[in-house]
Amino acid sequence: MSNLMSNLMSRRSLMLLASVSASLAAPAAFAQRSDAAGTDASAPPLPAGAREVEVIVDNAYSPSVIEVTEGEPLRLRFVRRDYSPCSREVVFPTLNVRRMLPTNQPVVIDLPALSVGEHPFQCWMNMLRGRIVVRARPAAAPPADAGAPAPSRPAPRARPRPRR
Ligand SMILES: [Cu+2]
Repeated sequence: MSNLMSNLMSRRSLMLLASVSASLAAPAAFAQRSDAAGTDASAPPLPAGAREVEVIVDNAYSPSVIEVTEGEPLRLRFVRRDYSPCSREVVFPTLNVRRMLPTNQPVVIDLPALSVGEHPFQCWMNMLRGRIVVRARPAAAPPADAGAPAPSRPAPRARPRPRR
C-alpha cells in the first residue's frame, strides 16, 4: 500500500472513530488510550535544567548527532514520520532502552544522567543510526594569568630536503 493510500485510509478511519466516539458520548475512553511507549499526554513535566530535543524519524534520524553536557538531563521527543518497518523501534544499546515509535505519535524518552562519551541509538535492525555525544563539563575558568599551556613535546624538527 502506498503511503498516500494509507494516509487517506487512516484519515478516514480517524474520522470514523471520531464520529463513533461522539455518538457513544464517551470520547474520553479514546482520548486516554495510549500505547505502551507513552505519548505526550503521559510524559511527566520536563525536569528543571533538562534539554529537550526533537528527533524527526523519516528514514533517518534528524538530528542524528545530539550534543549534551555531562550531567545535563536529556529528554528526546521522537516523531516518526515514515511508515517503514525499519524505523518502528529505536534502541539505545548502551543505555538498555528501547521504544516503539508509532508513526505520527510523538514518543518522549527521558534519559538518565549520561556518562561522558558517545551513546548510540539506532533502529532495531541497526540500519538507521544516531548518537548522543556527552561532553565533559568544562572546568572552572582558569585564572587570567594562567598563560598558554606548555607544549607537551617539542615539535619534531623538519629535516631539510636534500637538494638535487
Ligand atoms: Cu532499520
